[in-house]
Amino acid sequence: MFFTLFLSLRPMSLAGKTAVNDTAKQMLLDDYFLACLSREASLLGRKEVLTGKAKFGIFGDGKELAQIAMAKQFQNGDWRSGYYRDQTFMMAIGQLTVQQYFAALYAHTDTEKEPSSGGRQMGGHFSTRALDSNGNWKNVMEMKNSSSDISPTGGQMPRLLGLAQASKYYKANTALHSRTQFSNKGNEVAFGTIGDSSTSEGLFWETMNASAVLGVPMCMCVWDNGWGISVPKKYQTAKESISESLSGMQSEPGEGGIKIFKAKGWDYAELMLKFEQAVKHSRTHHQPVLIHVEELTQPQGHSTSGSHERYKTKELLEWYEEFDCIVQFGKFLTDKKVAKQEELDELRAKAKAQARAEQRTAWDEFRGQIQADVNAAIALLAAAGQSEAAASLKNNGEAIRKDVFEAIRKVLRTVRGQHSAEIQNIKNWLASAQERMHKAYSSELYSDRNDLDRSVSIQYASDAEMVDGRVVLRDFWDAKLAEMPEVLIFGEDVGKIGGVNQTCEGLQDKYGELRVTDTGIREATIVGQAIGLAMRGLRPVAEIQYLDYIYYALQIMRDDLASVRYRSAGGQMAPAIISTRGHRLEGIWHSGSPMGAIISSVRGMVVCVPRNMTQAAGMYNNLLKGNDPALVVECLNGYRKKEKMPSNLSEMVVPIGVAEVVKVGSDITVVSYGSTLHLCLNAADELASMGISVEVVDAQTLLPFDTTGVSASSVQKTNRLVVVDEDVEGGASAYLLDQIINKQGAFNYLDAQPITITSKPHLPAYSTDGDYFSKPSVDDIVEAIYAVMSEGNPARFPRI
Ligand SMILES: Cc1ncc(C[n+]2csc(CCOP(=O)(O)OP(=O)(O)O)c2C)c(N)n1
Repeated sequence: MFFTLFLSLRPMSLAGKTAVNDTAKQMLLDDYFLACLSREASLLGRKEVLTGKAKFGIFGDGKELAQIAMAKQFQNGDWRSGYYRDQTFMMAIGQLTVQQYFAALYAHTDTEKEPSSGGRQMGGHFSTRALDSNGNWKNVMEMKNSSSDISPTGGQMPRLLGLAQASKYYKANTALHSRTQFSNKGNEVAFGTIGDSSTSEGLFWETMNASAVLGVPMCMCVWDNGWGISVPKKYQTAKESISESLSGMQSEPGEGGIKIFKAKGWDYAELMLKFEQAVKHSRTHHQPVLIHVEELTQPQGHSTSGSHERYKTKELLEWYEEFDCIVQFGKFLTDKKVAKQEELDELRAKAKAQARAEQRTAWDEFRGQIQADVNAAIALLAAAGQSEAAASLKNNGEAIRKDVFEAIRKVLRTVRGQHSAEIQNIKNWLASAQERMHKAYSSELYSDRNDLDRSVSIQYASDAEMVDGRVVLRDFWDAKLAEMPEVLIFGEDVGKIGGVNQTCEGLQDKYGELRVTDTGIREATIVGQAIGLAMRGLRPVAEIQYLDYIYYALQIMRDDLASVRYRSAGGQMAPAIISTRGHRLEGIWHSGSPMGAIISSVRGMVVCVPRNMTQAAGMYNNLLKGNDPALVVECLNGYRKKEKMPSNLSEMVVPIGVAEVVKVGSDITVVSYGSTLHLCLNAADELASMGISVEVVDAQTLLPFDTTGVSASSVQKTNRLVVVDEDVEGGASAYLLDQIINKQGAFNYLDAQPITITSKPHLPAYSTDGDYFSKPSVDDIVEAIYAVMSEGNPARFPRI
């Protein structure tokens, strides 16, 4: 439509005879106004930070026209995965008002006022709300959608791949065509935005390559202003041009690859044309496109931290003024006789006034809700005779909640031991305010945990067959793929051969290449695919071949997947399952052990460490019914161990966050998980022959850990605790110890010092001997447990 509009507009206006038609004129002036409004918001935003009303500012000035052009092609159901310069785009799609923009700058905690993140993210990190207030999916096809931004440069890329790939699944799988709340048969495009310097990140290249391999409707927009803070393009990009650098991936007619477009960031007509051509192509042919927008300016510099005059030349700054996209757009409009300069000046003045008015409202509302707490605290303190604290709060014209809490908590410390109705009132107020602050700053790390309590016991027929563990999983996935068209499994070697451990054997033949799929060797974007797919209502199961290689994806698991719900304050979710295998592998990069680093990084995800494949299947079943992202670590040495085939594979549900006593004992409690658990059971057998009765607890899940306190109850009985884990000391064992001793209160029941049995501090050496001398062995476990018993009763248990 816009392309056509321009074809008609150009000759008419160039001839200088005919007036531009009214619809076109109105659209052009609306665009001009929006560009001005967004610019005024940027200018004002910087002032707000520099005058101390907000902490940090990073703005979209200079990028206005390109984003308006992008928004013109963005349809309901489409998705954006972008970065902090995109305010104009968000305004243009109707998902951000100037007031909300300032509410985010001030960090307003009310999601009604600041829908992107409820003040959790710094300004410029945009997001739409795909979930309603009960945490249920909205109809995202009635909305223009933006996935929640993250700060690490290039971190938006892996997710973008999945957002685009979802369209491919929705198109190809007719069983999904009825899911009209998520897709119109795959007609949606995923739009990415990135700064030119951030294209230096590996994630960018990994995503571009994968998008071309997969053939997905992805429109990648590079906002190129030639700098990454103070570092110019010559240090960033080969050939100093991302479109030139990517030219090897450029598609020739009839081929796959990426279709590449270029446009100048100040040339409205060219931007409109190129965006229309590019997006139309991507939507129709499900092919990725790159739109390289060059010659963009950055009038106010990178951010409020420092000024760009330090590193940019006078000539460049003069060029910024001349080629400012709003200046050039104004010239275009006057040249083409769309508007007179006075009309444009009037629009600019109107934009300035509107930006100022919305900023003031945002500030008043932000201050208003804080001031209500300040006033309440002043009244309570005064009533309790704490006039000094009350006056100090009153005199602080811009007290924030931290000041309120500090004043109140200090007073409560001072009046400790005193009792009065007024002091009680302060305590009551503090308790309810703490609850509100918990909701504002600490809620939505996980979905409603109640849905993790579900449980359906595992059942066996009387003549149940003993099969390899991997067969249990294979048959489980077979059942799930049949039952749930939204389930997809992918990863390296998962498709054709059914996984390196054959847990998907034959399933590609049965369910097709799209649902059981091989991927390239690219862990970060495998996880990214899962994030984007899950955000669009699918249930991806992404396999990372071995636990140690999860490090390639750990950044994106931590920064993106684990934080989706939290950073959007419950506005989005990505219930993706990341499946891997680990524990007791042999070799430096095949150790399968570093659970501590993982569980410290992925709070917001569920982490399951099933001891066998039946437990794993029951956990997968649970996760597929829930709404949290999860990591499941299968035991590598369990695929060929025999397990009894359950009769209710598809229905059985292993509860999450519930530890299990797998061997009853009375002298000492051993808590472990995964493969090491089996060593503990072996050790327990030997210790029984030495007169020591060991109770063995399987943690089953590390996040959440033992929510019903099975471990502490066991210690209450045995009064002794050993934690066995094959991570380094201070890793997962330290986490388990903290949970059992401090959180569950097992400290009160101990008669002996609790110990941990862990691996050596280096990466575990290769080979069986390397393993024996690097990780805890049955011998180590037997002797360490025996030593605890010997310490308490050397007569009965003489030193070895
Ligand atoms: C992984 C990571 N490294 C460094 C930074 C700090 N940083 C923030 S923005 C930026 C420059 C980005 O430049 P570019 O991609 O060209 O975008 P622009 O800001 O110019 O639009 C840097 C280095 C970061 N946020 N994340």
